[in-house]
Amino acid sequence: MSEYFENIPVIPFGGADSKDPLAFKFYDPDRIVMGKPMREHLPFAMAWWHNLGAAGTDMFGRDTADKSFGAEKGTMEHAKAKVDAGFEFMKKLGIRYFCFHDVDLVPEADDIKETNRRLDEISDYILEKMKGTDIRCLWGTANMFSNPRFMNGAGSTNSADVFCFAAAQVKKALDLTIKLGGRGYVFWGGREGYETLLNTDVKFEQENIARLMHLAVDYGRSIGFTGDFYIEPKPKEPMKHQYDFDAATAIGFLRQYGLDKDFKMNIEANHATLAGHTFQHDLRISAINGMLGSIDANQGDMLLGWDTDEFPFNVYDATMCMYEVLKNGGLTGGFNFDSKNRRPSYTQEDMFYAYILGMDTFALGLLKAAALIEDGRLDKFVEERYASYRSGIGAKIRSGETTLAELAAYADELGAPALPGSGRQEYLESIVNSIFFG
Ligand code: XUL
Ligand code: CO
Repeated sequence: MSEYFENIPVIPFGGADSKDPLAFKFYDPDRIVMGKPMREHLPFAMAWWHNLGAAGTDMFGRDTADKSFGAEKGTMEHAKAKVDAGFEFMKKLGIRYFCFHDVDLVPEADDIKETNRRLDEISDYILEKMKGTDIRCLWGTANMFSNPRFMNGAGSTNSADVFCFAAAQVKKALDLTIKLGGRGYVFWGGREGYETLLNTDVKFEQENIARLMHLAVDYGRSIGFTGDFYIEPKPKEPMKHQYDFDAATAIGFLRQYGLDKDFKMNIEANHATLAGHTFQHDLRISAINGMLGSIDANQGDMLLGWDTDEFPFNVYDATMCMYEVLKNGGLTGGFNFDSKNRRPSYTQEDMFYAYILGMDTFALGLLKAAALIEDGRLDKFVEERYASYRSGIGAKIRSGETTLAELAAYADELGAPALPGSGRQEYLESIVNSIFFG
């Protein structure tokens, strides 16, 4: 098999002083951090759709990058060339996982039976490619948002026939995920939402989404899938309002419909910020509910109000992400680069520079998060901040051994409380800076 990325070597670890653009500066897979090698802390994944598909098209202009990989687009030959190119790409970067939508793998046919036949063919081809490598699927999913039939959603559609097509795609995507050794299965409800409440029965739609998820869990478990199902929250885009708005909303939904034992969150940085949160916020909300499962690693642009899917560059955000991940004891999933090159970064080298940037950013984030935890001042401060609940009336509140009347009597006795301890935000931020740059 010929190489697709002839001018790109296997990417070595060069170290922070390296000026080689095709070397990692911080991602050193064997380096031990808090007792385990970086590669285990950071199970990185390639997103099939962006890396092997997206070619720079935007609403105002066509492709800038050539992602034909020497074959005619829309053919099975092209689908196979993508597999070959993708495996070469992952091997050269030392990436051990990939994520896919069904229709990223093959061109979708008019008839679902033919699409499924193509999926069988390509998944046999991928399995063959996987032999002798440690590359596996991180998660699979069904694209239930591009085909016009899903204009009103998949689980939330007003058409029972379309609901059946959604079910068929989920079934096939689960089969493929299991076949390719996937650790998880994602639901991203791109069109599970509404444009206007004037035509929408929200309760009906949410019940149907839950129904589709239950059917997926039942089927998945019946064929031996032991991994996690994930919801990937996003507040909007393409729909005006999406039901899986953010982690808190999605977790409430899962609990309401009895899905919380089988599902966790797949948190995407740019989705969290679109919801008006920080990336860290949605990670924390997921973690404290025992539902931080996987991450779509990317970042948005502070000045743009949409999902720009940029490669992660912001080391502060990556650090606070890794801080949450370390405290969570890791992930059941991994770090999927749901990120794409900017339109003018259209060369093969740019594809590698982008992943080197993303992997280095998270490696740096891991090192700095470990340093913050080992330093201990942040943790100690937070612990002390709530010290008033460790004894006396505070301890009684925490243990539930009090009444509203007792607390009111206590307040009467005090007359006026002292001000709560200072939040010391600026002091804490200066600790973060000194750990970053000291
Ligand atoms: C879209 C998005 C999706 C999901 C998988 O914003 O993030 O690519 O990750 O469907
Ligand atoms: Co995503």
